[in-house]
Amino acid sequence: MTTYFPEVDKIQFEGTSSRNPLAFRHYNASEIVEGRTMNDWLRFAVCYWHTFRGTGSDPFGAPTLMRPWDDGTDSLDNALRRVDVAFEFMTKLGVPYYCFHDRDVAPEGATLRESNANLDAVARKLKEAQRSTGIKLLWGTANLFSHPRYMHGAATSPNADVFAYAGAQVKKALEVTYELGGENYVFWGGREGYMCSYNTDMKRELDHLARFMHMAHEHAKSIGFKGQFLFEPKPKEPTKHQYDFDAAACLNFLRQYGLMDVVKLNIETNHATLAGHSMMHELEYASIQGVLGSIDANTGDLLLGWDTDQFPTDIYLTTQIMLVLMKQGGLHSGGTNFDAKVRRESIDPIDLFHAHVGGMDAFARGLKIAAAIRADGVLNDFVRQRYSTYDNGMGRRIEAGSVSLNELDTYIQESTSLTANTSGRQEMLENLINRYI
Ligand code: XUL
Ligand code: CO
Repeated sequence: MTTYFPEVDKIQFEGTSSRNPLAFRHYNASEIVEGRTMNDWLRFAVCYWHTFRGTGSDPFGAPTLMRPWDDGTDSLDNALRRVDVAFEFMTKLGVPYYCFHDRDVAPEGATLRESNANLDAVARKLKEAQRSTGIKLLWGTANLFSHPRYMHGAATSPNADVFAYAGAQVKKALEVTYELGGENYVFWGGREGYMCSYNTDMKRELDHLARFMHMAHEHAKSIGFKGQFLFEPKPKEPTKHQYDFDAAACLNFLRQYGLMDVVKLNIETNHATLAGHSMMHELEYASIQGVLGSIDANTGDLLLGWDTDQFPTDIYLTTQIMLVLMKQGGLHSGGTNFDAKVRRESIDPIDLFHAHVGGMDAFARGLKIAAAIRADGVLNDFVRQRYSTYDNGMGRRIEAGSVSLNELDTYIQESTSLTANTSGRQEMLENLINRYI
């Protein structure tokens, strides 16, 4: 059998004393943390687009990542060979899941019929590879942004035939995701936004986007697909104003259009930071409203203002992520998808292993650190104590909704002593986190 990564064996857990750069020092899939295996907490996925279709091109330069298995064409043969590459890579890495867009795995044809036939041919091979390796599909999605027809958007295009094309494409992507046992289905807007207010009817565009999602949900129900729908916020890139700006904007949209029961959020780190938020903020905001479904794991660059999609290696970041995920009891049907790419200067296939091994280890460390913080309880106790004036007396009545402004007025006017403010102790808490890192 051909092997595409002959220099790599199955990546093993070797513990913290290991000096082998292609071994896990922290990620030990079967190790139990707070009653669950690391594999269960983390549910890692490899993304097809960056890992197997990334070329290293940027707005100033041509592709740099010349893969030995790739013949440089967008042929079906090449796509079928890539399935072998992908499943060898994922098996050696030891991840349970992968994710794809329809057009990552199979070439777009001259007509929708031809594109669908290509997708069916690759899906048959994906299904066989899933069966023989045990690797599963975390989520599928449709690429509604690369083809020139989607220049003005897909579901929010001013052209109804483009909306119709996108709908037909999503119908097929949903059916293939269902056929492959996908556990979720993602909507990332791509170009669902606008560049110029003068030519845009925002109300109609938002109405159309909502209609689109309802149609997708109706179709999913009709074919028996029970996977979770996920909406992925991103504030800009490629369009200037995107309707799915951040978790708050997405939630407002879902509530406004009656989609809260069927759609959760897929939160991505570099999208959070592009929106001017931290990842922890976005996760917490989604989680407290019961809609944190899955995460796209990556990171941006402090000095660059665009979506660099780097692999996450920052232990503070992964610790913060795991604190939120553990608080809500894990990701359920969601997972940790590495929506990340190697730099265009990292030109060897083996760099794909270094990148994923590092990301998985950073998350495993974050998980262990978050578990230690939770077990100690100091942080939790501090936060609980900080709000303790709401646990009894007037605070309790405020939370219960049983006082009016008149009563607050009387209470303040008649009180002889009010509770004094206490320190937020930010520096002490930052030092405390350093104790566990
Ligand atoms: C783009 C992005 C997408 C989605 C899936 O920034 O994150 O790859 O995750 O369409
Ligand atoms: Co993403």
